[in-house]
Amino acid sequence: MEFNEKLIAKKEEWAKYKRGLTEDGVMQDHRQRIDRLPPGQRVTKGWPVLDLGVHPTIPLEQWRLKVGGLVEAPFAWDWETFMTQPQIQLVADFHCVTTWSTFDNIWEGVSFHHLIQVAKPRPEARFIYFTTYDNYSTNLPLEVCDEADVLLTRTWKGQPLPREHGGPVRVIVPKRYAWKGAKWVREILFLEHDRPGYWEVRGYSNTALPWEEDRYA
Ligand SMILES: Nc1nc2c(c(=O)[nH]1)N[C@H]1C(S)=C(S)[C@@H](COP(=O)(O)O)O[C@H]1N2
Ligand SMILES: [Mo]
Repeated sequence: MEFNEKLIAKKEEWAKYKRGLTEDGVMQDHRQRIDRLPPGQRVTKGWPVLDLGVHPTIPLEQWRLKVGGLVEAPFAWDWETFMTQPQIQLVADFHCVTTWSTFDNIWEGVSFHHLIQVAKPRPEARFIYFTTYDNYSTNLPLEVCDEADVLLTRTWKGQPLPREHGGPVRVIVPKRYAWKGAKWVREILFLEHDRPGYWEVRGYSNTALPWEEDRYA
C-alpha cells in the first residue's frame, strides 16, 4: 500500500495550525490556508527590526497609554491598570511590506476590542489614529481595529516584548502589513475623519492588505 505522502503532510500541517486557534476559532480561516504566504512575500526566521531608527526607552513606571477623541470615557492606563485588563493570547503571522513574513508568532496582551468597550466610542467615531513614543503614526478604520485579532501586545513568545520591537506595548494587526501596527504606542485617538499616518502620507497604501498585495497608494 502506498501512502499519499503529500496529503498526509498537508493534513499534519493543518493539525499543527490548530494549536494556534483562539478559543472562539477566530483565527481559523487564516490558520487553515494551505499557502500561508501572501503574494510577493518570503518567510524569514527570527524577527527583523524595522522602524524610523529610534528605539525609545520607556520605564514601566513612566509608561502611559492615552485613549481619547470621540469617546464617552477617555482614559490613560498606567502599567498596573493595563495589567488588570483581560489578557488574551494571539498566534498569528506577520507580514512586512518590505517582503518578509514571520509565521506563528505568539503574542499576549489586551485586545483592541476590549479597549473599545472601555472607551465607548461615540456614534461619529469611525477611524483610529495611533501615535507613539518615537513620533510615528498610523491609522485604521475603527471596524478594522475591532476585529478579534487586533492586539496591544506586551509579550512575544512568552517574554516581555523587546524594546526594539516596540515594548512595553505595541499594536499588532495581523491582517494588515506590519506598518499598521504602532510600536511604543502612546496615544489612541477616535476620529470622525480618517487621518493618514507617517507612511500613509509617504506613498504607502491606506488599506495595506497583504493578500491583495496592496502595498502602495
Ligand atoms: N512606533 C513605530 N512603530 C512602527 C514603526 C516605526 O517606525 N515606529 N515602523 C512600522 C513598520 S514600517 C514596520 S515594518 C513594523 C516593524 O516592526 P518590527 O520592527 O517589530 O518588525 O513596525 C511598524 N511600527
Ligand atoms: Mo515596514
